[in-house]
Amino acid sequence: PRVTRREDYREPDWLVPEIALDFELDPAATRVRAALKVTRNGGHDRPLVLMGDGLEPLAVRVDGKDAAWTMEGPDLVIALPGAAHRIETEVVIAPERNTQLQGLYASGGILCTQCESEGFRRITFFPDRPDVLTKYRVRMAAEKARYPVLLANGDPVAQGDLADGRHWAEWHDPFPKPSYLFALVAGDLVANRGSFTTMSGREVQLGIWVREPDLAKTDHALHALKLSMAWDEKVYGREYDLDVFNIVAVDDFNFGAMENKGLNVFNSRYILADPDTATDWDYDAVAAVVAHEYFHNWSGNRVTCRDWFQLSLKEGFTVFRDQSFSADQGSAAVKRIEDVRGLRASQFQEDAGPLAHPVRPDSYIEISNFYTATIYNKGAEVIRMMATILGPEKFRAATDIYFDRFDGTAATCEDFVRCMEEAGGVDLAQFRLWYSQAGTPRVSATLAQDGGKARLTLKQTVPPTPGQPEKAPMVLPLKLKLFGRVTGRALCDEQLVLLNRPEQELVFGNLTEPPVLSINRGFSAPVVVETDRTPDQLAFLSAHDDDPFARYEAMQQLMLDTLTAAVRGAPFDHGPVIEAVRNTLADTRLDRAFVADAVLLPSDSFIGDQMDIVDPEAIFRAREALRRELATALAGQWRDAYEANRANRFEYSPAAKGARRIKNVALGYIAASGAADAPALAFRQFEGADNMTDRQAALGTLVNGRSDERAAALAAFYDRYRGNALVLDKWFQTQALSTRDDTAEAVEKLAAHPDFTLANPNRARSVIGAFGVNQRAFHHPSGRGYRFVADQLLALDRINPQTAAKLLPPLGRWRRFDAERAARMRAELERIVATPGLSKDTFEQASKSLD
Ligand code: BAL
Ligand code: ZN
Repeated sequence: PRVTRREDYREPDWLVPEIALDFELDPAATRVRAALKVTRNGGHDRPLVLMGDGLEPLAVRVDGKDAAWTMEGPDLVIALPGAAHRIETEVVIAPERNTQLQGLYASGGILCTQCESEGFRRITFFPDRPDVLTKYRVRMAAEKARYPVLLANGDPVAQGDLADGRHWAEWHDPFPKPSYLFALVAGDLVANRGSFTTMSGREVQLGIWVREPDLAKTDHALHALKLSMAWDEKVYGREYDLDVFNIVAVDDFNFGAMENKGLNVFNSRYILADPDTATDWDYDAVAAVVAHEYFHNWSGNRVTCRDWFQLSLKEGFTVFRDQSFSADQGSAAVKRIEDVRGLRASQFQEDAGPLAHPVRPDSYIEISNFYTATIYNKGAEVIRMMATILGPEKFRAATDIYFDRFDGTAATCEDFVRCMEEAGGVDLAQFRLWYSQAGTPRVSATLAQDGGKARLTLKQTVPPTPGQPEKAPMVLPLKLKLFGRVTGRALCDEQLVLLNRPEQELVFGNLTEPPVLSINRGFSAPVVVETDRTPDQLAFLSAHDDDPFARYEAMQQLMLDTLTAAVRGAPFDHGPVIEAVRNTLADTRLDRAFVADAVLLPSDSFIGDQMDIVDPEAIFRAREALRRELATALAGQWRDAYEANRANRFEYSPAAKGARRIKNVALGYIAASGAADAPALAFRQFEGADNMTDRQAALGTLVNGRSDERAAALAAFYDRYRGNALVLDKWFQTQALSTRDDTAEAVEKLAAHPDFTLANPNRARSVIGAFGVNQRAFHHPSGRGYRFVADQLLALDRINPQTAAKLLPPLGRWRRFDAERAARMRAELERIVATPGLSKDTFEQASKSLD
């Protein structure tokens, strides 16, 4: 397959200032007529190339006359004599046969679109690249009974009935946009309506469109939308620009959601929420994704990307914006802990494996494979570091310059960084390595005391990654502070150190007591830090550090050091961890949500990430042993935490969420203790819960065990929610994540369940995606887990390559496992690559994983 390279970027030969689209909608055969105004861009004689994917031109006219054209592969090529022409094309497409869910497709009776990155070319012939900005007029007609609601980008301008039971609507979007932001929706939908008055006093009509039975689950999303609109005005000075803002929820969707101009289309899992069906995690995710897509209106739509190599320009920045928004809605510390945990679980693994790539990649075979944790989450960390270096006022000044200067254009990461330099008065030449070098930097920090002085030695290395064997030192903004081991007092103010050399030394004076190092506070740099801090010092920080993230981190490090020693067969002592957890549980000043995070052991896979060769069974045993000891040594405290945080009625507030969180962590520990009444306690919670957070947590606890209540809870859950696809996903996912030793066998049965289907991405991910991150089960020594994932992936590849390819990375991590497992994983990758008719999406992921 063809490789696209960043260095080959060339301006478009032809621009398309305007397009008029006319859709005769029908699930089996939709006729699409397009009229493009095209203008030659510069002095050249190259023909107009309109990209297509699976399209057949039924008519091609130039300036009103039938014209000569050729096909070059999937693309339509027309030689044009002049500088400006009107091009008309006509195609017929079949939305109901579109299983890839890119372009125009049908989801549960709704016709909808997904065009990012290259879906528009599956609808009509067009220069489908993000630097071609066009004003869209859309007319669509459809059978009125089946599709009473017709939506597109921009503002509605006219509508009417037709004689044959059909009706039509016309929408105009006054803002020029790239084709990937095009959207239309036709369906039998109802709206939860609201309005928002912008900072300049304009009223915007808001609508969350869903099928009628789901209407009651849309208040949370609507509320989150209004909060997001107000937040972007207050924090970034960004006002919404159209008269309407619509969101449509559909069940079959490859992404979480899509930021189409004025018409966001969402995976229903990020819109629908009520206490009976959505967990606190779901509620938070709905608000975060609504905010994310809304924020794209400026960071992505008003200022878009020049080419797909710049994807992080909009995604990294927008993730940073949605993370900041969520932090402002509740506990910023807890939000930061969760974001870092997610970054380590997905991005650090990606950076350490065969699919590692820079935040601004240099090449791709299939751009869909680059909607990654690196582009999104590491990209957000890169923005966060610049915000840290500049400080809040200068960062805001820089984003003002960026939005003003590049409004209505397609920009680059370089443009963004220049605005940071200009407003910040800083030189970010070396900092730019964050965009070009892959791999997670590692910092070693050693603190040596010498009388009243302490010398801190910082060293950095950046590991080799595919195609990048040698790395230059990067700029690592590290927030640090020293605490006195005796009094617990700070020995200095927090400092921001910019580590930009392989090695740097700092000296601290006037020390009156032994210092303890607090470093990378707030996770100021997305790096791995290794220190020589003792268990005693880590336990001390976990109780005394005044930065909540650093406090959490000290506890995690203490747990990790203990667990990795146990796995390696080195001497270890559970005592310091037990004491640190005891103290954290007893500290009534702490936010319950923070405590719940702090007392959780690192995941199996995060422990594995610390080892050269991962031994899944040894890790599982070591973690279970520590869990059991914590559970029994602190049995009384877990019971107290459980009882103290039982609430009578569901409420969605930070305090209530924190109470549920610690209660459910406590339930997990009570079960881990082996207490005879634990299954009954979990089952009582399962049955009596008035919210999904408590019900699912109880189910998860039971599913990891072997009690009679397990089967009863699974059956009851299934019966209660069999008609609700999103909740049934949880039923599948909870079983695929089970820590039991028979999970590899269990998922094979789940995949044969009548409710399992690969056609729905959420359902496929709930089993195959969840299983792939279940370290113990996926790496079952028999290799059946690998075979299962490969079989499912190959079946899905024929239906929906984009979603299939995203399930591959767990198989690509073979280098981290013992020779037998590695050989089995490689064999599956080889089988995948050798499969005839494989998509380029899956080919790219699998072949790179074998290299
Ligand atoms: N642009 C694709 C979905 C998202 O990141 O918002
Ligand atoms: Zn996004």
